[in-house]
Amino acid sequence: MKIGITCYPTYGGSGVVATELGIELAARGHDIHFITSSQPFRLTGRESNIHFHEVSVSNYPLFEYPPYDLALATRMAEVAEFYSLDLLHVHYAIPHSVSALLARQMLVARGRTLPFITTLHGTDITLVGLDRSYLPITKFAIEQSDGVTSISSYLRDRTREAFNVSSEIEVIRNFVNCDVYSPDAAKIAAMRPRFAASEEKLLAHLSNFRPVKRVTDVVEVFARVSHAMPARLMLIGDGPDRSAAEYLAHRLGVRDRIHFLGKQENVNDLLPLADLMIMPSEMESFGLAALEAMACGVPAIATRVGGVPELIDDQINGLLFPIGDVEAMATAAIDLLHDEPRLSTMAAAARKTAQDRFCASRIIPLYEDYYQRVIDRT
Ligand code: GMT
Repeated sequence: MKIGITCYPTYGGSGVVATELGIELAARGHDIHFITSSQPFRLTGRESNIHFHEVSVSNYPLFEYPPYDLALATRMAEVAEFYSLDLLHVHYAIPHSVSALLARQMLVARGRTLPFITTLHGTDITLVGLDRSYLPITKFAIEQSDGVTSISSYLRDRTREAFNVSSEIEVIRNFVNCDVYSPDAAKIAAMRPRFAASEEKLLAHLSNFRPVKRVTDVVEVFARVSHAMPARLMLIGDGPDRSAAEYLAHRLGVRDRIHFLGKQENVNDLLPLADLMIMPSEMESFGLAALEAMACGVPAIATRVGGVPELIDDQINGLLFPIGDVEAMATAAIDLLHDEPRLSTMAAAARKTAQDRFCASRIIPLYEDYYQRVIDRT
């Protein structure tokens, strides 16, 4: 198939999923065209069967806000026509599904078809989509999509309830490449000493440091752990709450035990180094960062929110807590880190969950099948 993919190409879960999906589809022989504002950060530009079409937005003094959505729709229609795309797959409803809808109309006017699929990722529904200024048009574009998928059952139900949409929503959960994200003992032995001494435990957190991620809770939990045992923390990512996390780390006296690593491209090299992942989010429609850690054999201490319980079975492959209960999370982390056999059983269960239920080789065929169904019925 010839597939156009649009996503936010910067650091964020939906962009990661869209890019990894394109890479996996290209490896299976499909022709993939990314239509985005910049090259998605996980692409090298050298992958075969992958093409990148930049959306550039001209600005004029008259424009208070440059119309990106229109430039995107134009580029989508052009690429679809020039490269005979079979379908467009947009990730994150706002504004991508609206642009895809316009692109489809432009092609229809020229006697061609261009079905489009919208994949809902979370904040496009739970936060941004519920803002009155976006809600009606987002609902309209979801209803007009030729296919809609969501990354968890939770998000499907939430979309139906909050948007009152009648469209069928296919749940296709997020995935991870279990060969790329894996615990490689030799690599761990070589890299871990850069982050923790042999007697120290290593904790990790990966996010875009937005308030919804509650990064300061990570620091609170870590401070308690590091008072109970020698430990270090890797904070991977960057965003609005980074300075609040740095300030709190300083105030709690653990600043020098935390590696603020900023945005990193190869998180698959870093995650396997950790003993435990901490994901204390206010909301996660799925929790891709936890899945990536689990595939690396690193169980997560997380919050029981959104779609997280579809990924983490409490006490089996990770631990779940109420939002903000940093005391309970810290106590559980300390107990688990002291109990080597339990920690390694949980680490193995985490890796097995990723392999058995969320591996790219299992999930990508679901997308291929869905694409074909959408093409056949349009
Ligand atoms: O919350 C984020 O980090 C950004 C957001 C996005 O769309 O980039 O993430 C959402 O999509 C991810 C990939 O499908 C999910 O793993 C996250 O759980 C989801 N975030 C929220 O629901 C808050």
